[in-house]
Amino acid sequence: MTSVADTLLDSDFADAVVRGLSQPRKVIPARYLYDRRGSELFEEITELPEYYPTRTETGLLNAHAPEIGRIAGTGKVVVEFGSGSSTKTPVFVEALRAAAYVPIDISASFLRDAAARLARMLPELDILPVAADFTKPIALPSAVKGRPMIGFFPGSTIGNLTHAAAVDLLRAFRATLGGEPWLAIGIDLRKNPRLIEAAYDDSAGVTAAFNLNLLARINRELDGNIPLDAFEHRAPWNDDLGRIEMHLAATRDVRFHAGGETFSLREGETIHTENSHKYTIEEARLLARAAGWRPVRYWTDARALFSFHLWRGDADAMEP
Ligand code: AVJ
Repeated sequence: MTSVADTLLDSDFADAVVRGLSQPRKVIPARYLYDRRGSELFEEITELPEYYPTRTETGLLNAHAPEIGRIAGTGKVVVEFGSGSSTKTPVFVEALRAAAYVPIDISASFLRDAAARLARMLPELDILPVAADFTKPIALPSAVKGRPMIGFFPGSTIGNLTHAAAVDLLRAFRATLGGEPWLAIGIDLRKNPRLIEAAYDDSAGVTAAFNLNLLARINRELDGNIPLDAFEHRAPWNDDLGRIEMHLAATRDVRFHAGGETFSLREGETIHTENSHKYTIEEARLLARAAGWRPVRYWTDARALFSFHLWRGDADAMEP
């Protein structure tokens, strides 16, 4: 079924692809990796032996969610940004004894499925889904307006953004949550680049399939004829910028059409499809402060692979 929202997203996708492929350095925003197939492939990625973030963060949440509840206080409204399949949600909303749960996701169909699954697991919980782009301030359902809030932003999704854009996003979260909110956020840590590169170029080829699905999606939805065999997945670590990048590299000169336009790439030229920034603990804390949040506590695993932070909307961050 095609909803109004899906139709709007389609033309967004067409615009982004045509604009991104018309530039000298070709780029397509990472959020378009997550159509239904892409989201399925991402779920598979989270179970790969090389992909440490999901299982490490889940371990941190299992161990420390009750403490988060003790520090921030229970009975709050939990607002999850980019809830996706909401797999980490039950342990968090249970430990926080959430008064209500507001999942926000751009994919209306994912949101519906996840809300239905969660409602079966936690029949007592008041679930109020919002289909929206969480990078902009969002009007929350009137039933929760003015109530104490805690934002939940797991998965190191913040890593998709450049540092400047991350500050803007964290400010938008504060605006969305209102008052003096809390934020519980997962942030992947800087570490040996070999470990990071393996996590983004796994031996089973699932991450490659996830990246290449973007080209298949263009062919499916934008009437494209991109030869998939002319592209390969690359995931180089960029040490200057502290991020792992995903690219689709042309293995030969290639020409195709999509979205009513014609494009060409030379052999070796790439389409940049995603960034995943990694932070030190100190960088993560500075990120909080730069966006008007006060770091309260953080937790890491024994191998210092991943970090989970609790921040408070900082009343002292207002300029005199
Ligand atoms: C969902 C953005 C957190 O950056 O680790 C995983 C996406 N891309 N493998 C990440 C991703 C390739 C993931 N995030």
